[in-house]
Amino acid sequence: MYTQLVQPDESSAGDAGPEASVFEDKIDRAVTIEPTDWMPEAYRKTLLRQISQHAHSEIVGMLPEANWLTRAPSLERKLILLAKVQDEGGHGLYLYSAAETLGTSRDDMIDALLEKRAKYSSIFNYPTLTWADVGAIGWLVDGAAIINQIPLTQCSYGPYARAMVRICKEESFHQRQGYDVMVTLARGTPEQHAMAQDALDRWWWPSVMMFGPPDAESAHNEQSMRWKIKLFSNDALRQKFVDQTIPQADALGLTIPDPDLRWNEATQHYDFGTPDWSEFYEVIRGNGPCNRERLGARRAAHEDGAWVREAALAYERKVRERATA
Ligand code: BYC
Repeated sequence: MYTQLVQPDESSAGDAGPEASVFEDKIDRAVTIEPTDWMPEAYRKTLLRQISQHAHSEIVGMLPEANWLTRAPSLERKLILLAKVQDEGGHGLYLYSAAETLGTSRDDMIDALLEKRAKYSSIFNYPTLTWADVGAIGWLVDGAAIINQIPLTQCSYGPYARAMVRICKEESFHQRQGYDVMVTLARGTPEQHAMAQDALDRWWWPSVMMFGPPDAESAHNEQSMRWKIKLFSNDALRQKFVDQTIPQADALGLTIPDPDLRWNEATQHYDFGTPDWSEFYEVIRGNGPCNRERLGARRAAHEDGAWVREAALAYERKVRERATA
């Protein structure tokens, strides 16, 4: 319904030849699959879907924080935020390149985003209302991203796994800068503390939902885990995020907005409440608070950049003509 299902006739079940056995053997032995290797069409499509959506998330994800670049509270904070937002742009570019190795073009991927055929992370459809939101994004959203992305450095597709190594190192700096903003606010004046709490109240549940639907409703979990594209399920990573983040909130003196949150001695994990999944599905259907604004900004940027693409093509033509003259 809200997902791009791989058709049964595209699944690897139909690929029974010797190449399929070599592929399956590599997956079993955790040997990476490289662009020139044979792969089932459904594996290629699944990767293309996930990597291109990941790339779009990095690019659209620049927008909420960029909203505060001109209003950062000091020159130092502005420089740090500028570097962080530029890193996200770089992540998008590595990921588009990784996806291009699967036989598509960046133009096609960007068209898919602008025509709403491809998704990007739900989290970037929420507004950044105060400076504390910049701290909350770094702390919670980049924190969630690291938990999701570290396993991707070990995923079965070589170009994706390698791109994720540098991305994770940069995400770690992003998480620390966000936490540092939160520390400053939480230990500041009562008004600043209240701003930090308000940002946590608004970003907590969208961050918990960022890991995707519950396993029972996840269309791709099972197959993607079998192919080692995903090494952990959505719920397993979500639990890890909750377990890791609660002590950080405690250290900040902030309260997680979940009355059902409690430590479970038997499982050695936190129990937590159920996110509002109807909100998640509305957001991924395009009806979140900022979906229209975000896609509008990307469309405007694409149109404004048309002259750069035309100039690059004209230059390439000129170089080719000179070479053949
Ligand atoms: N938002 O079967 P499922 C960053 C879709 S950016 C929207 O579980 P899958 C940063 C899903 O696509 C980093 N849609 O799917 C940047 C599928 O629909 P389709 C972002 C979502 O793929 C700037 C349907 O729901 N990280 O760090 O097995 C500033 C069923 O879901 C979402 C990544 O992209 C969602 N949250 O698992 C700051 C990580 N969740 O495609 C920070 C890479 C699910 O069939 N991606 N859907 O139409 C992944 O790890 C996986 O794709 C997911 C979902 C865990 C997200």
